[in-house]
Amino acid sequence: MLRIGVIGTGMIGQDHIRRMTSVLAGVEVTAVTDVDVETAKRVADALPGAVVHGSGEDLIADPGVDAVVVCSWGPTHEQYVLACIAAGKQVFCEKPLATTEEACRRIVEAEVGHGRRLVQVGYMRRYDAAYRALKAVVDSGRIGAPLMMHCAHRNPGVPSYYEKESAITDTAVHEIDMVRWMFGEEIVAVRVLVPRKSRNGGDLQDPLLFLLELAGGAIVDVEISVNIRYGYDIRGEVVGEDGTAALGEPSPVMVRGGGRLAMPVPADWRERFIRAYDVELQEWIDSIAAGGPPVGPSAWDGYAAAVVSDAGVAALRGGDRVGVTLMPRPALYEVAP
Ligand code: NAD
Ligand code: ISE
Repeated sequence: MLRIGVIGTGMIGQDHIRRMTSVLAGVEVTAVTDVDVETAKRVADALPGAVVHGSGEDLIADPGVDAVVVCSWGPTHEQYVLACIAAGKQVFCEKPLATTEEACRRIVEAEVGHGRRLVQVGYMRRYDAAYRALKAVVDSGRIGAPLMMHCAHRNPGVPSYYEKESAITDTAVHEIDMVRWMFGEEIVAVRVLVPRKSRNGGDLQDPLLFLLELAGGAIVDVEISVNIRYGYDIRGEVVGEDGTAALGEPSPVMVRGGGRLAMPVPADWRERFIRAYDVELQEWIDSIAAGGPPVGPSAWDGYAAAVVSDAGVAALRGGDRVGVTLMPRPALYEVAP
């Protein structure tokens, strides 16, 4: 049984604890911590035998914790991931790996210094059945070479702490990782187009159109709408030389009645990607329980996403086309994105 400590017991922390305690196999949650101590205690009350630690560092040092899941806010990820590497413990870090290129570079350098992979980043779209089926079609060559991809990332609403830049750093960062994986190429430049503002968006610039240029010349557009009210809607269509392939609708049911054909739209990311998170964490648990390195998105992937995300923020703040330059990829991360 792999003993897990969870740092951050907010929305996704609680959701991952639920799946590790009642869905997944070979794992138990033995420790939690949160700066909101009351929440951590309440969560621990439902976990027989779990310890509540006063800090993330204490949890990482706990000999009853074999591996760590980091679900705290993005700006706190770097300190905990670095502490896990220093302790030689495997760490699954929710996205983003860290909030700046420099912080991600420090993590990559620490892991390379350690000499083997200890870090996996929570880019769960790579585990989603619809995205995997789409990638299989693209890789098969059935639609010819992929030339473009149209994406939409729509949230019904966002928390009050969400800022203007979060549309790139917190939301579109999923498409940044997904596109690198889907095309097997790095992103070399980005632009941001700013349409008329939604009346639902308050001070945010909502929606945005984010354009990504890939090394091989393909172009991806991403609509980011984070106050669209009607539901959580994730779309993607790859345009190839000879055809197109799109994500199917996520709903397993369509209802005909009252002169309408209707299907439910997921309420949020928990519902839309529920199975992807299950597969993601089970594969992580299985790979490290077997003593191997994690096989999912690496610290390098987290670093590459952060560099593109920083470029996106620069483009949003007034840049036109902003180029993306990555440092040379260390041999530890030899596989393609
Ligand atoms: P949240 O605000 O609901 O929960 C975050 C928790 O972290 C809070 O309880 C907060 O008190 C705690 N926290 C903050 N600083 C801390 C620190 N220094 N030490 C310990 N605990 C600390 O936020 P959330 O929606 O659960 O997001 C958490 C992380 O998960 C973010 O990085 C977010 O981007 C990521 N996330 C990923 C997905 C996904 O689809 N993969 C979905 C949602 C959130
Ligand atoms: C959130 O943090 C996530 O990661 C969700 O998947 C994303 O859709 C949402 O926009 C983010 O705020």
